[in-house]
Amino acid sequence: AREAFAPGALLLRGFALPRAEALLAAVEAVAEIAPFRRMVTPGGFTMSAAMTNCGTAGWVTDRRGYRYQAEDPESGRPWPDLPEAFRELAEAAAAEAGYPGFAPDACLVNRYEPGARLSLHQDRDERDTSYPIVSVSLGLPATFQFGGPKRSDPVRKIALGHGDVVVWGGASRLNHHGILALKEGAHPRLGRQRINLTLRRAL
Ligand code: MD3
Ligand code: FE
Repeated sequence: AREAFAPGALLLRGFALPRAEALLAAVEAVAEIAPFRRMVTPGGFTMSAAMTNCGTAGWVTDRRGYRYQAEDPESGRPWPDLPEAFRELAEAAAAEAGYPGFAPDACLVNRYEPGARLSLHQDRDERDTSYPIVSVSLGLPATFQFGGPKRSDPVRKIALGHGDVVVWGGASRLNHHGILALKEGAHPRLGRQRINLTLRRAL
């Protein structure tokens, strides 16, 4: 099922289901090399979602700011390679949405437990925001908030569940968005967790 949800954005419900197990095995392999950690914002708050990365660049935040960097600040080593399963899924989803040939170089992996949230923000740390972002939801469902180019624009709420994929490009690429506090629950494969992959062209 495909749903155009804003100009340039396409929701593909269940698109990742056939590959969910391969994606989760790859997440586990990434987290063995670069463990999930809760990062600190420039304002000094510890984020409630835990994060890790894979690919040539990883998104990080600390007291100095937000940025992409080639090394994991915890280990000083390069981030793990982007798993083939991530690349293939991103390419296939982007093609469905009208962005053929999408070749991500970075994936931020977010892990939410009940109570964790992500406040309304824009993604603009990427060098070229004309590339789309492919996001994959796994595990517990979440309520996604989607606003407009201004922080004060009205927001819509959309439920995102296990296997749902959204491709964000074109006019929606710089819209504000966030995740409401995750509700308590138990997913058959992931237990009390939601995992989100955001596949990007960062550099
Ligand atoms: C809309 N992650 O990591 S994915 C993020 O579920 C982030 O963890 C959320 O926002 C999560 O930055 C939401 C959906 C998403 C990702 C990127 C977008 C929506 C977007 C970029 C532009 C517009
Ligand atoms: Fe975001």
